[in-house]
Amino acid sequence: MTVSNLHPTNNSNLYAALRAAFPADLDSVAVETDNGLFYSWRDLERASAMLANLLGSLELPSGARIAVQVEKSVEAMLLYLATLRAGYVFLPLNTAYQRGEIAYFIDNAEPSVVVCTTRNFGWVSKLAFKAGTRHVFTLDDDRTGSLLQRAAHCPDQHTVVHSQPDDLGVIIYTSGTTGRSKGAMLTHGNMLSNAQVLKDYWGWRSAEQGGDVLIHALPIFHVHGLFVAIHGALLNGSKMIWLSRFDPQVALQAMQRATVFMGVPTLYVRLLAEPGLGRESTRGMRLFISGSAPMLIETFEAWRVRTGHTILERYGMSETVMLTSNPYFPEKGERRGATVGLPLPGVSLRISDDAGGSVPVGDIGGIEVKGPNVFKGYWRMPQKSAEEFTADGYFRTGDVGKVDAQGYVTIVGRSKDLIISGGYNVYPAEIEACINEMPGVAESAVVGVPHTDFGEVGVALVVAKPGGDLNPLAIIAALKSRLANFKVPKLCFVVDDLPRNTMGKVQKGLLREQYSDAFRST
Ligand code: MLC
Ligand code: AMP
Repeated sequence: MTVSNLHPTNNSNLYAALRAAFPADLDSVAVETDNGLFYSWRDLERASAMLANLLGSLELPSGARIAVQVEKSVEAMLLYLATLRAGYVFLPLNTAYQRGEIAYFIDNAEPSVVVCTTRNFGWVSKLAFKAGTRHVFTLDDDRTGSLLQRAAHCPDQHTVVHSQPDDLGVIIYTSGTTGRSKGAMLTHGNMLSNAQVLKDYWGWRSAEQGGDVLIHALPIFHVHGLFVAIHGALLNGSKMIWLSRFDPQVALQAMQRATVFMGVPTLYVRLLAEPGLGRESTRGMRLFISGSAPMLIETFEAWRVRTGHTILERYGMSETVMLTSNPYFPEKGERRGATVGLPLPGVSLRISDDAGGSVPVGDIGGIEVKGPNVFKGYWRMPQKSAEEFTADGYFRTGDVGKVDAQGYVTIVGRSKDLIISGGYNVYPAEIEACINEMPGVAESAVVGVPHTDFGEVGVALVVAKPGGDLNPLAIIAALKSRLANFKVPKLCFVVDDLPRNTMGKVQKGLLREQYSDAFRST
């Protein structure tokens, strides 16, 4: 097969670099799925070429956004690769997002192409066409849908588009403490530089060293599953065992044939509940990585006792991809639980006080970062983007932490009002705004409280208007119809009032304390 992209050195397109790392034997297995499908490297190259040719045939404007809300499938990953190689901008959307949320993303991003499930085609296409989108395709997780039907007629050879490091490759929407979601713009250079650093830092093994096999168990519409996992495996020419959804028993079985696992802490908590988890079942594994949410030290220790493996915790964000990691190689240092390790090579990380001054070693402050991995800004929000950067170009993460004398970073909290539930970010302001619009509601507060499975979940405290009669279950049901399920508080209480400080601000710390036992028995 003639491929024109084997020499990516002068092309900064991320796909060109990934393609160059494919093994020489293109007929070997690249992806094996939990429903018995096998994709070779040649399949990845050809199918992504066909999809790229389809996108190319649509005569899209330069920088066109391809918005995608589909279930996890290898074809969804191929569409991502196709979008990169065709030089367009991939815009992944969580499958949990509801109509109102999708309407906002489509209006804001103005995608040229929208890809959705057949089940949602009716309402998604209506929204998209109204917003000016010209092409709406369907893609289902059983390899059906109009996208693949159309691509089947396209050539399976495609020249990777030439990209500059600064060219936009992906937009990931993240919510915020005020207002609506913001689209974080990530460039080919952001993603490739980070993937290259992680390849070395985590000691991905070459074929000569025995190679690696990754268990891909995460959703592919966020940084962890889309970038860290997929780029990691592809850039090393490593096979993936592809789980369409996380099932601890299936993941445990896969460990017999894999070497690397990546998960949010909830995945580790659920695996620990499996009686079959032990030294024998994880004997062939080389590396367990955790991130996206804080891992309790109890989970870290329990994992070490049960399996003999020390989890490697790392820290990242949609805006920055990966920032810090515990060391993989012992000579670089130990893996310390409850820390997120050391800044990755190329990342400058500092702790600042409220006035922007630096703090002494070990003191707590805001985490600020700089590096080739840090995003380009928020989509069509130049003012907001500028506000998030310091005068000397550091991005304010909104996380609060400290750095010890050896350089290990510990995250102790967040200056942003954010709940991280099972690895998903939930912004209380968005939920409160939704509750406050409901009839009979005077005001509300949503706080995160500890939860054994999800780490943290939301609890809503709602005050009724005088004479109002509120039903907590009805409030939760109404939220479920409007917001992604993971954002919906797991409990709701109607209360007489909310505690306020002398400035009139709701004392969320106090509420968190008051309701900290709400899930003690879960
Ligand atoms: C599902 N639910 C959640 C939830 N996931 N609620 C709160 N938080 C979550 N994360 C809801 C369901 O809709 C359901 O609601 C109920 O909780 C029980 O669901 P479940 O069946 O137990 O959930 P499941 O489908 O098994 O999903 C759980 C999960 C999933 C942990 C596998 O949430 C997940 O894949 N999380 C990973 C997220 C991730 O990839 N984050 C990376 C972001 S990138 P109901 O009402 O129907 O009962 C990032 C940067 C970085 O942060 O550093 O990596
Ligand atoms: P997201 O916006 O979904 O990319 O989430 C990024 C946020 O997840 C960060 O700002 C942190 O608050 C949090 N996060 C990521 N990794 C970790 C970790 N290992 N420990 C604690 N928090 C983390």
